[in-house]
Amino acid sequence: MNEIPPLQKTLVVIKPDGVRRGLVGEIISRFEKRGLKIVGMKMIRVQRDMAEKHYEAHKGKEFYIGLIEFITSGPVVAMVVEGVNAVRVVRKIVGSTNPEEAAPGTIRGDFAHTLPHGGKNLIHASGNEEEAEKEIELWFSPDEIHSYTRVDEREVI
Ligand code: D4T
Repeated sequence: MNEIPPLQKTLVVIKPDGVRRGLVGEIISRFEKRGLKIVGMKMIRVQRDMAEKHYEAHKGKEFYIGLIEFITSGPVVAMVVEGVNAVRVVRKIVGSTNPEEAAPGTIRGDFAHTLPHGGKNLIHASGNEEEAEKEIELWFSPDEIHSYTRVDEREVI
């Protein structure tokens, strides 16, 4: 039997524009259908201090204030997604930061076409493994992350 490669966890956040546009189900199903496992999920209203922590790396940039205002402007759906090389695979499913550059078939490439003020690009996904670990710790407590077997696991991994 083949050995299962090491699994990674990554953070995905459907931003307020994705929730307001009724795209939550569509977005979640793209990860599910790809064989990635959702091991944590919640709808929350991000508070300012949490938004500032999440976007710490962008502090001082000209789009920073708009980013904070946008991410706190309505509920978001946060998920922890698990799979083989999940960080990289999820970023590919999401598409380029600027939807103008995002390939058709990606979430941003199918449902957005530009990057308006505040970075309304539907979804956030951790950029690398280190970021994923840090962001999951910021967004989820350990008891909100679950372990279970999908019935199709042997077919997709
Ligand atoms: P997130 O973090 O939302 O998944 O996006 P990316 O990882 O793809 O991109 P990022 O961290 O560089 O940017 C975070 C957030 O800022 C908005 N943004 C970004 C913006 O409004 N103007 C810009 O010029 C850039 C680079 C979009 C996403």
